[in-house]
Amino acid sequence: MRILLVRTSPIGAAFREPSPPAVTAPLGILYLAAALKEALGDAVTVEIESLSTAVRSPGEIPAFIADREPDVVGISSSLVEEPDAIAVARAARALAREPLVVLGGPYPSCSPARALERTGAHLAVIGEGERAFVEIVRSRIGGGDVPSLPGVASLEESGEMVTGGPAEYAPDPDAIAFPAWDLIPIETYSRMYNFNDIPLVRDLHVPLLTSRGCPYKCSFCHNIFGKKFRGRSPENVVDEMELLVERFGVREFHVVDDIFNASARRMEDICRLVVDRKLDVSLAFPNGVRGDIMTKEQIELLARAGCYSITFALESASPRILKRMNKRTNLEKLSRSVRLASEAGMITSCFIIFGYPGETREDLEATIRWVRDSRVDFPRHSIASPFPGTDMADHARGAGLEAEIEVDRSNYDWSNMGLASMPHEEFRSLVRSGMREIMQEPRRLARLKDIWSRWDEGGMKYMGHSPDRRF
Ligand code: B12
Ligand code: SF4
Repeated sequence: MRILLVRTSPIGAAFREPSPPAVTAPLGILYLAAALKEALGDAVTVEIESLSTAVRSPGEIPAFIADREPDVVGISSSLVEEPDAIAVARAARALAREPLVVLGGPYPSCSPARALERTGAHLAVIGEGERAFVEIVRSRIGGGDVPSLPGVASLEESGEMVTGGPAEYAPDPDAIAFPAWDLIPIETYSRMYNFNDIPLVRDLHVPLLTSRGCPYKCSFCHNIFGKKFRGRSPENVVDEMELLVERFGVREFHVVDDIFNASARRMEDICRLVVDRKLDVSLAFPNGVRGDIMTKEQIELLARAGCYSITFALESASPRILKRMNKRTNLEKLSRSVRLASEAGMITSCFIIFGYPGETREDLEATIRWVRDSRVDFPRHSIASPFPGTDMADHARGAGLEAEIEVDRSNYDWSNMGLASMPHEEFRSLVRSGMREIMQEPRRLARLKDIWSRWDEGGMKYMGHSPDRRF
C-alpha cells in the first residue's frame, strides 16, 4: 500500500531567495512514517513530501499528487496553512483512483469540523497521530471500512461530525519510534531559514521533540499533545541525538518541545548525559523555555551540554496582560534567568505578543521597557492572532472581533486585526517605535555587534537567507 504524507509548510520556500519563510523538517509526519514502518513493515511504502520543498506554486499541487499514485494521502497542516490543506485534499480526491484522505496536525486537532468541511478529507485525526494513523492504514490494508477510533473524526451525510471518542495519548513516550530521519534530505531543510531566527553554528540541524504535553493553560495556545507532561527518558533522547550524529552527521538540535523544562530533573539528566557521552553537539531552544523556573546551575549545565541559544517565553511584561494570558510568569525570576543565560555565553531571545485584546498603551510600554532593559539579544515579536477555540478568541470577541478569523496568505497571522485598546494606527506606530528603541539600546547594539562578528569569523553559519539581511 502506497502512503503519501504531505506537510503543508509554505509552498516553494526552498526555492525562494533571498528570504524564504521559516521552515522546519516535517517532524509530525516523520513520526507517523516510523510508526507505520514499525507496525506494518513491508505492507506499506511511505513517501514524505513537504510543500516547501516539493512545489513552487499551488498550481503544481494536482500533478504532484497524481504522479505519486497514492492509496492513502496523509496531510499535516496548521491552521494558517488551511488553503494548502484544502488544495492537497481536493487534488487527492479528484484522482480517478481516489485515495483515502486523512488530515492531521494542529489544524484539524483544534478545528476538526471546520477542517473536515473545508478540505473534504475523509477523516481528521485529533491530537497525537501515530496510533490512530496506523490503525486507519491497517484497516485499509485489510480492505474493510475504517472502524470508529478514538480521536478520529468524520462527517456524516447530514454534515454532523462524529468521533470515536476523545484523542488518546501514548502513555510511554519512550515506546514511540524515532522519526524516520532517513526519509528526508536533512541537508535541504538545514539550508532553509530556520526557526531559531539567528545563524546556525553547525552544518546540519534537525528539530527534536523530547517531550509531549504541557500542563499550563496559556490563553493563546493550542493543545495538541494533551495537558499531561510526558517526558522521554534522558537515555532515549540522547540515543536519538547519538544516532543523528553517527548516521547523518547532524550536530545541531533545535528543541521544539512545548515545555522542555517542566521537569527540572529530566532536563539536568539530559544535559549530563550529553556531556558524559562527549557528544559534541550544539543545542538551541527556539520554541521557548519557562525562564522563571530555572536555576543558575541548570543554565550552566545547559551551556556545558552545548546550548548556545535560548528563547524565553516572555510574551508580555504587563502584569495585567500576563494575567489575562494566564501565563503565571514571575518577571523578576525571568529577568534573572535571561541575565544568567547571557553571562553563560548564550544568545538570548524572547517571544513578545503585542496587541493582546484589551492591551493599553501603558501595557505595551511596560513590555518595551522590560525588554529594552533586559539582556535579551533578539526580541521576536508577533501580533496577537486569536485562533478559534482558544480563550484568547473569547477575549477578542469582547474587544471587537466579530467573526471567526479567516486565513489567506496576505493575513498570515491576522496582524491587522487591531484588538488592542487604542486606535490601530497608534498601536502600529507604538510597536514600530518601541522595537526601534529596544534594538538601539547601546548595550544591546554592542552585544549584537559581537554576535555578528562571530558569524563573520566563521563561528556561525548559514541561516537560510543572505548575510546582508541584518538589522
Ligand atoms: C516548529 C514550529 C513552527 C515552525 C515551523 C512550522 C512549519 N510550517 O514548518 C515555525 C517557526 C515556522 C512556526 C510558525 C508558526 N507557528 Co508553529 N510551531 C512549531 C512547533 C513548536 C513544533 C512543531 C512540531 O514539529 N511538533 C512536533 C510534531 C511531532 O508534532 P505535530 O506536527 O503536531 O504532529 C503530531 C500530531 O499533530 C499528528 N499529526 C501531524 N500531522 C499529521 C498528519 C496526519 C495524516 C495524521 C493522521 C496525524 C498528524 O501526529 C503527529 C505525531 O503525534 C509547534 C508546537 C509543538 N510543540 O508542536 C508550533 C505550532 C505548530 N505553531 C503554531 C503557530 C500558531 C504558529 C504560527 C501561526 C505563529 C505565528 N503567529 O506566526 C506560525 C505559522 C507557520 C505555519 N506556516 O504553519 C501552533 C499551531 C496552532 C494551529 N492550530 O494551527 C502550534 C501548535 C503551537 C501551539 N501550541 O499553539 N511554527
Ligand atoms: S504557551 Fe507554552 S507554556 Fe503555555 S500552554 Fe502553550 S505550550 Fe504550555
